[in-house]
Amino acid sequence: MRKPYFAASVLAMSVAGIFNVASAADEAVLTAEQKASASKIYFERCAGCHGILRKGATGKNLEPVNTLKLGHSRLAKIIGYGTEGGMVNFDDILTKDEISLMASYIQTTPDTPPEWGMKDMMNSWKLVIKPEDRPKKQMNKINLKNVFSVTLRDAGEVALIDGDTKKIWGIVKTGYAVHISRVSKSGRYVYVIGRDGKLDLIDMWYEQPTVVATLKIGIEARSVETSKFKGYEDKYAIAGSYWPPQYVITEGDTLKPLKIMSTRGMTVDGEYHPEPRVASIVATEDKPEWVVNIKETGMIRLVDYSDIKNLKETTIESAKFLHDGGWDSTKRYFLVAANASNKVAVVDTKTGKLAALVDTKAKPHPGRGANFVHPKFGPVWATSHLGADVISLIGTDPAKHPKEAWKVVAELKNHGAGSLFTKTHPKSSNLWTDAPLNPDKDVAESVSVYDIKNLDKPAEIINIAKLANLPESKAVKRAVHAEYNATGDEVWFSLWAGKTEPSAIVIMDDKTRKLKHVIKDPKLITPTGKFNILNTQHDIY
Ligand code: DHE
Repeated sequence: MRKPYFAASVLAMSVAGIFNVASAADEAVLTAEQKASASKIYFERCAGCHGILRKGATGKNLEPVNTLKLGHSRLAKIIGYGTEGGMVNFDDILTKDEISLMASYIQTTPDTPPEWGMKDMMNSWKLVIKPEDRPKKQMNKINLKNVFSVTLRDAGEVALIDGDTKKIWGIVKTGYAVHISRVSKSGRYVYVIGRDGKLDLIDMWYEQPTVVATLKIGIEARSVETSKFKGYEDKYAIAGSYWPPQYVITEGDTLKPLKIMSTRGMTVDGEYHPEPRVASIVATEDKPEWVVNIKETGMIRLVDYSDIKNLKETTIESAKFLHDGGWDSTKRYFLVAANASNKVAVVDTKTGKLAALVDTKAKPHPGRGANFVHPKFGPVWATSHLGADVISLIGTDPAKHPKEAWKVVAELKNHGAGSLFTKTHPKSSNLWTDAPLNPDKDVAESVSVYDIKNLDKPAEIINIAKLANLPESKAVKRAVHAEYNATGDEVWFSLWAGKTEPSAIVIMDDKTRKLKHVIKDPKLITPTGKFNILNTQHDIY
């Protein structure tokens, strides 16, 4: 299978080899069919970390100038087995032939996908049910505050699970591999964004969760947020795309696109970047503003939505490559991982300025992070790391704990590197941290739990996959993304297995740290992110 990809001139290859330069002549030649299947795999599995144009971000630059130097067999090994630096192993996801194909594909010049402007958006916009034709009151008896919107990654669906009964309330067809769910300030609507840029608006007042509007905001996307300032509740939504690099502001209850803003421009180093992707977006509660984090430029934009026609943006320099983050407990400061710089950037939304850049271990990856009061250092915010088995605690109280503010005041040992999310709840005294991207099966299937009142005590390590008692299989059942229920006494984990393997959601009693319930259902295909309505609505973490 490898040979046909390397039909390029042997002479050209050996000349390039002697002088160690890569040229277009060295590039693998793929048939149209091979190229189509490789670009599909690249989009689904690789673009998020390496970029559509392959310029690199969380992952390395994969332009031919670099990949040709490594060569096919080294690249195939890296794709198959992963690296210490945080590259995941794909040998349990892709076949040997697919790995070989990808090793060839990334040695070819990347194509530039089309732009996606207002005309395309308007053509894609479907107002399925107009606001005036929707229910005037809640038509079901579900405790909406305790519903979980759960991504069924490889099914292109979201399951809305009733957190009280632990039963699936409804499954909604969405875009491909929904990345996150966010909730309108009123708690009625759920916004879900697919990796393919499809944004769906789900109304929870119907008997069954119902999609009332959809919009394709771009070719590839990860983030969505709503307007949360008083007087703007449910009025606007904002969705950020990876490609084209831009964000769109829409009407909150119809998704009608109102304004598109490009994020192309200069990086913090003063160089032009053609693909600065929109990473996390969060809504400030005490002003009409969103914090929009632009990955490749390292610029944080504060977008004032009080006058969309005359839009004001404040651009804050921070560090590359911005990714995910969360509020401190006062919701004045937003802490965002600049993961390839091994830093967390802190934005003061009151002054509209950068408060600090905090050095961390390799590749911080907090999700929303975790806020709690450290017995010695006062209020802290925690992040775990992709590239280190460490949970860093950063002081967040410059008024009463100025010496500790914006410094790593303590480091806790996680049960492994490859962590994505750490979580607690204001009512809990536990800090739960996963490590789903660790190459060791046992580590990836387990979580660490610290007692935040007694951090000198080592963490308890719990193998979540074993508790679920799923049928034995080769596939790793990655324990990922802790999420609390509305009352803060249960913590939910996804067991993310292969597309054709049984997955599950494991619910732990937070106080006893013992198993409370396992949700198993053939419809739960590759569950990953879970978003409790109350916690997401009010940014409780
Ligand atoms: Fe995520 C949040 C991007 C891979 C599950 N992820 C985010 C955010 C971004 C992002 C920008 C912040 C959104 C916000 O707050 O507005 N994620 C990316 C990638 O680019 C990356 C690395 C590669 C990709 O191809 O997408 C990536 N993410 C993953 C996964 O593989 C995960 C584990 C499973 C999945 O469903 O894809 C995953 N990402 C999540 C989750 C959140 C998230 C669950 C939200 C965390 C929260 O608690 O808010």
